[in-house]
Amino acid sequence: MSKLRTLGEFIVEKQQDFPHASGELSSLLSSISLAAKIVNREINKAGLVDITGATGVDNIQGEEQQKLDAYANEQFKAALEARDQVCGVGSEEEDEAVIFTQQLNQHAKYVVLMDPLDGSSNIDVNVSVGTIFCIYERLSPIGTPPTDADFLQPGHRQVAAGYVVYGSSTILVYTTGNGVNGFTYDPSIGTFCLSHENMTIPKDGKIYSINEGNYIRFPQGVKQYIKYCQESVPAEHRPYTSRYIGSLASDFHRNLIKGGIYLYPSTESHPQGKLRLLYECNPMAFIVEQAGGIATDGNTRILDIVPDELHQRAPLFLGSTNMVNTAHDFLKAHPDK
Ligand code: AHM
Ligand code: MG
Repeated sequence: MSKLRTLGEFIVEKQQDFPHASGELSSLLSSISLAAKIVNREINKAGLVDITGATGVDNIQGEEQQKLDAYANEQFKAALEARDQVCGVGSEEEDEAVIFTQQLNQHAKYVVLMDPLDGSSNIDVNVSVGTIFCIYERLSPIGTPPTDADFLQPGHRQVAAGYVVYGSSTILVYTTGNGVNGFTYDPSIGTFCLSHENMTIPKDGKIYSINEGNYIRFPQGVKQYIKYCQESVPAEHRPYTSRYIGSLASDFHRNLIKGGIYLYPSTESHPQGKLRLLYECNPMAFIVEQAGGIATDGNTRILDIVPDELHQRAPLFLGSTNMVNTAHDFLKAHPDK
């Protein structure tokens, strides 16, 4: 039987991969795992306690905030503030970046961007949801409040990124730029244990994930790519399968393991797509590249986009290299929009 390795042990073991690491990043990652356990516990009670449904408040993007969105946001913020390694947080659930004002936090060197509860429309119906996060070193001087520039860094500057899927089991997957590893939560001992070491995404896959309900509003190249998936893929790759949960973390996790492409292109109603660059696209792009795949907005590498606002959106083409490249071919052949 292989040796059981907990997330905590693994993080400490890998700390030596960072020449300048002083344990702060390790401590930060363990605070994320703590908040994930608390959110996991609450999600498992959905339906039993008054935690499902909407808060009655819309977030800055005009989307209805769910009670668990708000709960997860508070848990992650509290866990991050408590450990003194983070000076501020940008969250899908906060209009502006949250600046931690304690002196120890202002001396911290990291900022975190997160979607505390991704796919929250799935909560009330017992379908998988997730958390997505990424970590940057601040640019502003230590000891001062963080500035916009700390949060608006291009994705290639991420020092770590990860996601949690609260699914049939709960899994935390992260990278610090040295490969991708996954840890499944064992509720009997309250610990994430290494279950998916050195994850790589197959170069090809048979799964395409897209909300086809938006079909008539897609650019011509995307429509043609979908037709290709349905009708024209070479015989050795057939049949393609359409799988779409409506939770990026969950859809991406499946495609990472099995091979596949996730697409959220521009639509008429969302010319920049729906997904948020800083805390949805960038973390997934960092992870997929570390696993051997690619992520673009249909043209530009996601990690090279220089953001100019916290809740900026970007179209997303994410997954197995050959599949994303084929989708690009269709976009180039039909450059309407
Ligand atoms: P959310 O963060 O508000 O839950 O929105 C993001 C989610 C993604 O997880 C998911 O892939 C997508 O929105 C689903 O959108 P749609 O319902 O338009 O397909
Ligand atoms: Mg989301």
